[in-house]
Amino acid sequence: MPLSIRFHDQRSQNAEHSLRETVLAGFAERPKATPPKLFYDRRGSELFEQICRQPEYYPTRTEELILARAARDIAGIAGRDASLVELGSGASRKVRLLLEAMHPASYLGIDISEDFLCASTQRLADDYPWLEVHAACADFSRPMSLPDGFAGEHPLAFFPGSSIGNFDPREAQAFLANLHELLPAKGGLLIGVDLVKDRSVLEAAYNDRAGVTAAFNLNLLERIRRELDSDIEPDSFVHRAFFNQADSRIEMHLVSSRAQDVTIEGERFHFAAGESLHTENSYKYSAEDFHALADGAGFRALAMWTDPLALFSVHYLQR
Ligand code: AVI
Repeated sequence: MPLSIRFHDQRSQNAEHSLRETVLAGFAERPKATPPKLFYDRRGSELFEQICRQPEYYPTRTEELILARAARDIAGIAGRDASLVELGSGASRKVRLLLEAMHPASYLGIDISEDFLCASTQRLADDYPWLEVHAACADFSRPMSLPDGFAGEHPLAFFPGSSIGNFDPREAQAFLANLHELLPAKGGLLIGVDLVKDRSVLEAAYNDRAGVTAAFNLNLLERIRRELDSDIEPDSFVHRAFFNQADSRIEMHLVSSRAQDVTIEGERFHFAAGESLHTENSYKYSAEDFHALADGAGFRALAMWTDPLALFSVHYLQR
């Protein structure tokens, strides 16, 4: 019989930001744009897991390699009584590397996708019977609190995968400042950050040959059809991803292949042929620029690890 996880539902705090309102507001913007958190329904979360296994998508395997090499040092810095709080899902091997090196008494997984969160935290509870597992369903891009009953006096927050890159730099600093506020004095933040590099490597990572990233991007339109009242046709849009050097970011778009009107929840939106819906930015940092950002949010950079090709970085920030 699997151990039960302790589930904390914090979604009501964000109830005003429903899918419907976010989509309608995004389609009404000029240019049209939706926030990347809309990708992550169950299907989107599964597709993202597949992206992480594509040969062109270097961030996942590179961060894993860095963590495998650094896990003991990380556990040493965090100290013996640290608990682990993961922002994002607990599905990956990365958090397992930390759990095995740190052996914390408690783990809290926070994710916006309830199904995915429950499945992944249940797997951790099954595989680590000594671990007290908590799951909080929340949108961590908004201010939140550690749930009651989570015994983390000395938490190490873990924010892997360079998800910080999906905020623009101003939002990223505000997000880090929120985390700084959330963590108690002895807390720390272990964060993965993708580094600036050659355009060809970056663009290949977001245009994998198997088409998984394209399917992930288009799933947003399928989700709108599934969950809202809409006649939008995913087949009439194409995936586009490119590196915007001036802003140091990968941009993802869904480009309308023809002039068309789409209806969502009774509202009509016109797309010209070639007009795009901007669905994601993924910012790439230099180590110096990221340290400046963290410093501005009140954190002190204690350690940084990278890989031999300097593709990716992992930073230990002290509260
Ligand atoms: C979750 N996030 C860090 C991914 C990224 O690389 O920006 C999301 C992603 N989008 C396309 N591929 C992966």
